[in-house]
Amino acid sequence: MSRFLGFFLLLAPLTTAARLAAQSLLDRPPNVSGDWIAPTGTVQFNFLHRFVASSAPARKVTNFPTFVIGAGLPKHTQVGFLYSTNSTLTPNYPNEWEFYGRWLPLSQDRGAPLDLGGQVGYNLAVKGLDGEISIARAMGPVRLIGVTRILDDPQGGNADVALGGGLVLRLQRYIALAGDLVTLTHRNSVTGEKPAWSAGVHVAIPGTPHTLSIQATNTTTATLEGASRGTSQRRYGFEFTIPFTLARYFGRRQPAPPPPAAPAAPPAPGDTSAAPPTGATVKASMKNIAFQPGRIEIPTGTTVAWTNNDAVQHTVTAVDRSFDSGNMAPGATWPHTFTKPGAYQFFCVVHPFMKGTVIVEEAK
Ligand SMILES: [Cu+2]
Repeated sequence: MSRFLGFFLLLAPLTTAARLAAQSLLDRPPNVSGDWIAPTGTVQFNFLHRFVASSAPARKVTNFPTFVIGAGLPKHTQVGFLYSTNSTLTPNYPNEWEFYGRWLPLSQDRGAPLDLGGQVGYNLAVKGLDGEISIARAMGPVRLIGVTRILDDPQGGNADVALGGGLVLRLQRYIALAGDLVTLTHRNSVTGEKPAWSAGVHVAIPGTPHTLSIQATNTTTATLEGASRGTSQRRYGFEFTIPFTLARYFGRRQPAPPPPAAPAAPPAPGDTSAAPPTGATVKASMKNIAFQPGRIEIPTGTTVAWTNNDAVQHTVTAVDRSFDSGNMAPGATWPHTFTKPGAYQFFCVVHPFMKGTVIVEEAK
């Protein structure tokens, strides 16, 4: 245990577990994923594929694919569905559908001490409602998630309660280890339900918005029902995440505000709200697939001019979409003037793990 702790302490200064703007496998383990919310205007498609091989000599491979779709909506909500073509949940319904809505009322990205998420869904195979509450917190390179689920019973009995937790450990910018364990409080011994577990190596693919999980688990599908009911068979597989940023094509693109006018008469004494913009310009850049600097502190009225010093396209996009550079070619510069005090979190749509913050202070 102390060696384990020492390992953590060694890694802590080298890594951060900042949440990604798009749904990323670097933020969550395979079977505990309910607090994933895509940014507004982003549709997330994840392909989860698991398989099992029968024993020798047949070694027949059986595949268990799950397709995950989620659309980020305003107010930190998301709607979506999961579709599995080889579900073992109920014998007569191999094509399992789950339609869900999610809400993330609290988020560390928005300054809360932790992430609080909720999901309610309808599972067509079970013909019942399922729900989940999740609490998560990122601390240095570690992100811990705990979940409570209430699940309709596939055999038509009383509702089941599942409790579980998982963690991701970010080893470096592109690689994390992940695992989780979920168990029903009353497992059905007739159907052979076991505690559900999973373990994976999760990778962000550099230069792309995609993440990949190579995983082992004893669950079949990724629905709330499927991710809570372990089987006696170990499966291997992968998950691949593909965010589509529809906002880039349909979202409101805020035009760059006009440059601040020359300061007129000085404000009345004691009146800070009418402080004139300073009009200064601060230079920043994208370099090595990162915003540099990642944190910019400026007085109100300052313009930040980002220059793309990489060989690939980037964007400067506010998490709340209050500004968006659109695609910036290598060498391009995009200025934005910050006229209101506040903390502005931004990211790159192409590389959602690229994140930064602009702190705009009241001009003195
Ligand atoms: Cu980028």
